[in-house]
Amino acid sequence: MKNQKLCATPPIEKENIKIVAPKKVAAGMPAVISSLSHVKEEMNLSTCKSTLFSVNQMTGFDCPGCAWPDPDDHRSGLGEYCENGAKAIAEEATTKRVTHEFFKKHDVTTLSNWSDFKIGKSGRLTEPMILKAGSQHYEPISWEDAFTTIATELNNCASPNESVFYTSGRTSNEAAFLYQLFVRQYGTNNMPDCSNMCHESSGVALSETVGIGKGSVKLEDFYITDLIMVIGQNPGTNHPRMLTALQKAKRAGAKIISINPLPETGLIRFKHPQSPLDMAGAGTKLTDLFLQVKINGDVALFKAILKILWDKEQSTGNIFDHEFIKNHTAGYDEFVNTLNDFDLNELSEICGVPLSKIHEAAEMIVDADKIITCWAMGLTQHKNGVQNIKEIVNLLLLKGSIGKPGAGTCPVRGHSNVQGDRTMGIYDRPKKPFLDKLQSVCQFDPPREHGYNTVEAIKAMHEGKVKVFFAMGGNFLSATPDTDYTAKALQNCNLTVQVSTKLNRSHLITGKTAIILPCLGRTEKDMQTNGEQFVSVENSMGIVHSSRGNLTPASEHLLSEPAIVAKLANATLKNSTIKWDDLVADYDKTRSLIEQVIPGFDNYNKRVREPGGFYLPNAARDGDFKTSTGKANFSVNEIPKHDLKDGEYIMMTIRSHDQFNTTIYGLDDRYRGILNGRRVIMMNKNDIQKAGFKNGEYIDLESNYNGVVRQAPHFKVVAYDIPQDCVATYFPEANVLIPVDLFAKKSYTPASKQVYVTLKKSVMSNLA
Ligand SMILES: Nc1nc2c(c(=O)[nH]1)N[C@H]1C(S)=C(S)[C@@H](COP(=O)(O)OP(=O)(O)OC[C@H]3O[C@@H](n4cnc5c(=O)[nH]c(N)nc54)[C@H](O)[C@@H]3O)O[C@H]1N2
Ligand SMILES: Nc1nc2c(c(=O)[nH]1)N[C@H]1C(S)=C(S)[C@@H](COP(=O)(O)OP(=O)(O)OC[C@H]3O[C@@H](n4cnc5c(=O)[nH]c(N)nc54)[C@H](O)[C@@H]3O)O[C@H]1N2
Ligand SMILES: [Mo]
Repeated sequence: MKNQKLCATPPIEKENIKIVAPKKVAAGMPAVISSLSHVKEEMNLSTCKSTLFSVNQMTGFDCPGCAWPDPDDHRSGLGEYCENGAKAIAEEATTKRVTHEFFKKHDVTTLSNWSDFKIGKSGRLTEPMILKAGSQHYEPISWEDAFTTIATELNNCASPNESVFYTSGRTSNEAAFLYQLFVRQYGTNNMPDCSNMCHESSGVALSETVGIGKGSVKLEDFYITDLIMVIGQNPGTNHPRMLTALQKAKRAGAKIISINPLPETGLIRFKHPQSPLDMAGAGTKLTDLFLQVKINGDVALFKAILKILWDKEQSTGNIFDHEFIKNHTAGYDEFVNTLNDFDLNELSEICGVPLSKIHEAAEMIVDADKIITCWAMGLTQHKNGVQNIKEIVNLLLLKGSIGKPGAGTCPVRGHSNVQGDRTMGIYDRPKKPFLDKLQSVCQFDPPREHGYNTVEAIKAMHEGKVKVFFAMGGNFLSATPDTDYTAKALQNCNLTVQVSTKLNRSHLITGKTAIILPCLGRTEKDMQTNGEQFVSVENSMGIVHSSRGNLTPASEHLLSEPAIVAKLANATLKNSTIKWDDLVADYDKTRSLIEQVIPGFDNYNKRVREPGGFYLPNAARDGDFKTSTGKANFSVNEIPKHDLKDGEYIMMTIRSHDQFNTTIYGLDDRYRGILNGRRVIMMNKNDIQKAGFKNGEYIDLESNYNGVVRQAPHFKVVAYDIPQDCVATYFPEANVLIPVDLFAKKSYTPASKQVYVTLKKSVMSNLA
């Protein structure tokens, strides 16, 4: 195709979007059928059987889907898998291949004009490729030459800080540890990672309030709790196996409150796809009380709940856990005093939830001794993401609902090993005790100054301060905010390198030279000098366990991530204190090194071989709060104000049912009833009318921050059950509208659920 331009954002295509009623029940038979059809398209029958039967089994591989833990006791026969896990596996175990012939046929500009769906469906990357400066076609390069090219560019940097090393959350503990060790031996802490865009707000908030940046609950706590609050999370799509746990909790007597601008299907009712009884019946009603909060109305809502509790407490004296508050917390008086200042009607107005429902929620909380709060991106990806989470902690502290069985915090993680990667030291702001240990065990001086997080890395690249960008997995261009700005940032680099399993847009919008290093995925056998290896990962609840692939690798030219790091280290570092080849010949050796550096990994090689793995220490779980005050801290959090101008809306960018982040499995958001396309904007029907639009018509989106106008044209209006003034679009189509400077205070998490947009009739309606 002539005259095409390199396309950084998902291109606009002619679509035939269909809207049907949202589903009332999640999972069940349609989920099974849907997952198997994805699987069938990608794999042959025998691979299909051998993969799906070993996912999340004690001796199998860890599902690359999400980080929800596996049950310790009963694991179902057909693999402990779910619909979206099956799609994730099919995506990786696909029989389609991207070879050098593919790149010979398609130039990068043409590929960049393909949809993300089409790019992803091209298949697995099979051999190292280089895009030479000025060229339009990737061509093969040997592994050795690839490492020499990268090493030369790294060693040409005036300072190691002129390079950036990104990590996405599928990387195993072993690969992540070796990677950060290499990066620090090379000399920088410039290690942005996907968690910067994800649960960083949770990490910051929980560290400050309860002394550990991870959740405190175990899976079994769900089965003995009184009340579960699911806030800003869509588990039916993003953590389907969590629904099984919620169902079990309900059957054991727990109540569930859901807080979300959307009535997400999975939260309302659930049929277990592997239970014949369930499949025949109507399934289990999960949510007892649904609070349809406005986008970013959570602090106002929680303040209202807490004020009601505080008023009751003052008259009865028996609502709060005074024993706990006295012995284990700091800042109580200051905190409760601020509750006097609020007016319930005003709070109800701000959060959009009727006062009667807020009272109902408060009653349920009064009745509960043990509360678990679960949350995900609906809370973290806001300017006040950190404060959102601190406010939830306030509730738990008042009720003494942390540090005892059946109660605590549950930030539900995204990528399957994002939590493990941080434990292994993938962090732009490493702590002193970690660096000291790394120094003494590995015998070198690690850099001490902070590195760039994701937002800082984009800006530094944009300013021309970075020469080399290296990504261990992920799709940096499409996952980050401000797509056009980030594209320029990447293009400013001399070299961009992607270690990847599948082709994505970050391979197409590149530095002057670009290299693709294709790697093994979770599902594949990993052979090294000393034989077949396994890796380990940490799930959302702090359990470290093994993961062993069983498929023949997609190509004989693939290397494992640990092997790639070792070879890169050998090519780059002079006089390294580390024997890289030995560590990779046998991953037990890497694990022995991890054991010496990172607390909680004693006897790593033995314990990781035990069925189900082992728990890492978690002081908050034990009621020991390792904060600056030595106690769990109450905090006073402001209520965010949104003074929307006329015609302005607050937009959240969310996932559809058919995607894993930037990987698009299909074009259906089945539960929400939006089929066959992704360029949609969900709007309240009154807002549609007020704006003079029609349901189904195409409109253009615009954001305007500090005079910079960003545009995303041609989205189909879908009338949806969403509060007024709020709209929803899918990520990554709308990322182009999110300014790089719009991020959470302290955590730097892009505020991708809180973008002010204006809307107007589309100038491209001829495409419709
Ligand atoms: N199949 C599948 N599984 C996945 C992923 C995937 O893309 N596909 N991604 C993985 C990753 S990396 C992550 S981080 C998780 C993400 O899991 P989620 O956080 O569930 O993902 P999102 O689609 O971003 O959904 C955010 C939810 O928050 C709600 N929300 C938005 N704004 C607000 C708000 O202001 N207040 C409240 N209370 N709610 C709000 C939205 O309506 C939506 O239901 O899932 C992981 N698992
Ligand atoms: N607007 C908006 N933006 C968001 C979000 C949002 O809700 N809204 N969510 C944010 C969140 S929570 C996250 S976590 C980030 C995700 O950001 P990333 O983690 O960077 O993105 P992914 O789409 O998960 O990465 C997919 C790519 O990873 C590669 N890959 C898959 N498996 C492997 C593997 O085993 N090894 C290696 N080396 N590569 C592999 C494949 O090439 C695939 O194309 O996006 C963030 N961006
Ligand atoms: Mo995430």
